[in-house]
Amino acid sequence: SRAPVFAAVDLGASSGRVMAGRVGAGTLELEEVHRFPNIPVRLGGTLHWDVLSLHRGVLDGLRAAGRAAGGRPASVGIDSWAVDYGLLDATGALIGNPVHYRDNRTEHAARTVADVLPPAELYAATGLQYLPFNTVYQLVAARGTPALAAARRLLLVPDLVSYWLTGEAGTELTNASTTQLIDPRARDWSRPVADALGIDLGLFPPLRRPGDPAGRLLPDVLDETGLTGPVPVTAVGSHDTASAVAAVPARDERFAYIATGTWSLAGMELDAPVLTEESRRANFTNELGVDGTVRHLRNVMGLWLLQECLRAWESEGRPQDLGELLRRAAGEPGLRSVVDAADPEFIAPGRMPDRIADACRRTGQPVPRDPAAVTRCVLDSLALAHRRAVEDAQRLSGRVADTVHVVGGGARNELLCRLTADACGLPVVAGPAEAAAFGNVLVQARAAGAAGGGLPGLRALLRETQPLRRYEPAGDRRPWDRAAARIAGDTGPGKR
Ligand code: ADP
Ligand code: LRH
Repeated sequence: SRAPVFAAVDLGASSGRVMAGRVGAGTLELEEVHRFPNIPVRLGGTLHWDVLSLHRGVLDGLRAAGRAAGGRPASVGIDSWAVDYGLLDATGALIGNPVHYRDNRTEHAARTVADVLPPAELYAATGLQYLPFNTVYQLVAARGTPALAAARRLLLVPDLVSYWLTGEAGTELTNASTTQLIDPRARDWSRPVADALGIDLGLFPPLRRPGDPAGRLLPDVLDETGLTGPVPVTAVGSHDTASAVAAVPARDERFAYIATGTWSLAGMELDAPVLTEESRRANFTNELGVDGTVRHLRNVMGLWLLQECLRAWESEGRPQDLGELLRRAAGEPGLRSVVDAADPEFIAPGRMPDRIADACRRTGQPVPRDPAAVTRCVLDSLALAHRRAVEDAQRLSGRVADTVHVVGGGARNELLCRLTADACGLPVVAGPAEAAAFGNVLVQARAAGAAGGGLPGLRALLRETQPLRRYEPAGDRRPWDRAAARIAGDTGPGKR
């Protein structure tokens, strides 16, 4: 068909991909043209992102997108995980490798920040859930370092990739909202917060919004990718979760979503932030979305727990096949042991099966031993945390959900979707698995005039064109209540 092709660069914590999305009236097709692993590197005691290898993957992906488009893509959009950044010196060169949000350098930053801005005040100003890696804590931890002193610019990861492709610097708003330096009501920088913490907002280039033009591929990028210019870059919801939630194929407003990949981001879409003390205590965040929306959600550990177990088993010389492992986990007895999948205790990498065993022991539950039992424990725990977030989201916002949409890589996990439906007592609609790439493509297509309408229109196109799977809730919810009670009193190492 002659519908234009938009290239979506989607960098996840576990892999990067470039997708070619064909969009026209009644048409929406997404083709994965390149996927590459995203493997962090520990160097000098610090965990880094391997950004040059990611950039290589982006260039290779754009070349492949050109082939898929039969020439050049109509535009390119970039999204990635949130909060992390690169620093540029006065010549525009990158200073060091961006630090990974799972690095422990921010351990003491929370106290430093709280001394100046009490948590309740910071929440009232920014609406952001406390997570040790929010950009503010990273910047406070980096205070006084030569790198920060030499920095003339700070670019969030997708903005850094965009800068490398175009030579133009901007700060995309949805991802900026994860820095904890944005006022979610004004949808602009919070000068009082930045001033109180001594953070120079001048480091951030001007804000841009999803749909704004963001430059053109540089001549040397065209060279590297075999593309013939001009190829425009368009700002999208550059926070992957903003793009993923834009692509939730909801029919109406009565839905909760769980964007589940490395993380499970579980909550509701609102038109205004919830900045109450109750919301803060529940550790709910207010991130900015596409088209003036707010994502009121909780970060739950997500499939990270399973990824880290797989990595541990592999290094012990007993690698597991994911499909086979999930089949065996489905046959395990349910809800024997659960852990608190929202506990920051699980953020850091390493020793995951042992840490899960410790949490089970601490709460007087049987310790899962073999990989299938550990996997069942992880998925039961995720379903339980999903239910809690979906319930809390409704209570805190006063809104009702009659459907739970599961998008992201976890939508491919049938057991997780089924358990989530059972735990929530609500139907789960699963898909698309590549929601972030769909949201990325759709915002570009709309900016180019190839797709029309607000979010409801884009979502209708998804419903009409993408296969979705529905899971009806089954069984009794009381075992889930009892499992929740077993961990309710957990005061383990991750609890404050
Ligand atoms: P991220 O964007 O954070 O890197 P993804 O959304 O790509 O994460 O999701 C990755 C996760 O999706 C994997 O860790 C895995 O658990 C799950 N997943 C991917 N493919 C499948 C599959 N075929 N079956 C079950 N789970 C899958
Ligand atoms: C998911 C995600 C999430 C953030 C985390 C750092 O990829 O963007 O929304 O909280 O990464």
